[in-house]
Amino acid sequence: MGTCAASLFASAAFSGAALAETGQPSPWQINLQGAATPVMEQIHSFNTMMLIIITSIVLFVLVLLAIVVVRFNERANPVPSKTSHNTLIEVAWTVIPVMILVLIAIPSFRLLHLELNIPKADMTVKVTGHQWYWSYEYPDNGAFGFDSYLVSEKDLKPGQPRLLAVDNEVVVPVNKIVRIQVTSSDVIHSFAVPAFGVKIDANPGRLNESWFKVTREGIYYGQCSELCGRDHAFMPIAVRAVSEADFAAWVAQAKAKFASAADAAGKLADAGETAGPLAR
Ligand SMILES: [Cu+2]
Repeated sequence: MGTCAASLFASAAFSGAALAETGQPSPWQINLQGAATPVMEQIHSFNTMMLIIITSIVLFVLVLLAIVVVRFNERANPVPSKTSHNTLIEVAWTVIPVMILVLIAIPSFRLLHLELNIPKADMTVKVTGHQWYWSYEYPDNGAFGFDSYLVSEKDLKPGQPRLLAVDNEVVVPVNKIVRIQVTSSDVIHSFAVPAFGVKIDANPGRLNESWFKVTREGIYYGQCSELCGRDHAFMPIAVRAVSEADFAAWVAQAKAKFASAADAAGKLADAGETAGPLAR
């Protein structure tokens, strides 16, 4: 039974790691999704470091408890010591945890700085959350925009994951720094793509910023991560990272396809208003 569970655990971890590469969750996945951006790689390292630290602490406390149980139970130690203070130990159990926290804080703040300090962006995508779908605008690529809806179960094409596939994917070039500006037209949503290490709230009336640089071509799925109402579970995010040439080709056809949306954005811009659903 134990071996069976262990092998199940191992194979689950294995398949989880393998499938996680594709930017979507996998059955029995126990670890974070595979990293597709430098930020997510850092999150992985930080997570591993934390896992080592907390496991060591748990084992250390477990050993101490075992020693107490064996050596100081009533039978082994019938006459207990009346010691109530030990300065050395008291200083140690204060100073050592502080040192551990500092050890954790340094890489933690470094990671936060990497996530929150947006480098000079190659392009911007504006993301707007709605009840219950996302819309995307490309202000640097001809100011077109489009809505992105869940593909319902009966319309799924082979290879499209249930509850994650969308009709219009966000397309971005690989190895380019993409800044995302995130807002909402109604309630608070949250734009989250696990493989990118990105999770940022979409607040009405406020523009939040984040960034990612996808290092491998592929499709990466995410979900709204702030409970936003009835269909919160049905507003997935799908980001397709392609080569620069493929991105240029996609922009050309997307501009034509979403021409009406671009017109609307243009009119709003002429009127001196911000493009996007917030201005409606
Ligand atoms: Cu939501």
